[in-house]
Amino acid sequence: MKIDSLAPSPSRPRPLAGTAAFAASAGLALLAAAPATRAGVTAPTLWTENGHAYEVVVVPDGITWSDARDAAAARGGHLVTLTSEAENQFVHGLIADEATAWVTIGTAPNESTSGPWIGLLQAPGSAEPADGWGWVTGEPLGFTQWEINRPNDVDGIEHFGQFFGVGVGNRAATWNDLPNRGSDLISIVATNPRGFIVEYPAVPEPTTAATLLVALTLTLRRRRPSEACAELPGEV
Ligand SMILES: [Ca+2]
Ligand SMILES: [Ca+2]
Repeated sequence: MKIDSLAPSPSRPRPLAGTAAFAASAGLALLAAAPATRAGVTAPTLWTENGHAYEVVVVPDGITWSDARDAAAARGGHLVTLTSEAENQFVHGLIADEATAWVTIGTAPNESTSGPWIGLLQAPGSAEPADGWGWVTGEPLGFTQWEINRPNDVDGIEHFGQFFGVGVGNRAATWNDLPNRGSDLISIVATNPRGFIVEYPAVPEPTTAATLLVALTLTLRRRRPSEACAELPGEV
C-alpha cells in the first residue's frame, strides 16, 4: 500500500523538460535531507553542541557488550555516553530509521525491539535492579532514559545498557538492561544486539596545534646561541 502512494498522481506536477536536471536536483535534495556523513551505516556524525562525533556500527550477527566496548576503543572512541536528554535525542536520531541496527526479541505477545549497545554498565555487587549504574567513561549517571519498568534485571544477569522499546517495531529512545550476551537469558528468547554506537571525543583545534608549533619554534630559536657555544667551545 505504501508503494502505491509513490506512484505518479494526476495531481502531482511532472517535469516536462530538463529531466536530467530535475533528476540531479532531486538527487541533491535527497543527499541534503540525509545525515551528511551517513555511509556504511553511518560515518562519524558531528554534534555541534559538544564537538563530539558519533558513529553507528551495525553487526548483523550480533555482538556482546564487552566486544562492542573493545571495538569502540579500537576505533579510537568509546561506547556512547548519553549524559543529557539532548545528547540522547541526537544519538537516537542516528538509529531511529536504521532498521538493521535493531532486532525483535521475546515471544508473542511480549516482543520487544532491541537496539544498539550504549556505554552503560552496572558495577558488580550493586543492589538490583537500579543501583550502581554508570558510564563506561566514568562520567556520572545523572540523566537517565530507562524504558518503563526498566532496569528489571531479568534472570539476575542484566548489567549492560542498550536502546530498547517494548513492542514490535518500537525503535524507541529509551534504555534497557541486558546481559553481556543476550542469548544467556533463560526467561526470554533473546539474541545479542545488532550493533553499537561509538562516541569520539573532540579533536584538538587547529588553532591549538598552530599555537604549539609557534611556541616550539620560538623555544628552538632562543636556544640556538647557547647550544652553538656549547657545541663549538674552541671558537672565539
Ligand atoms: Ca557523551
Ligand atoms: Ca532488562
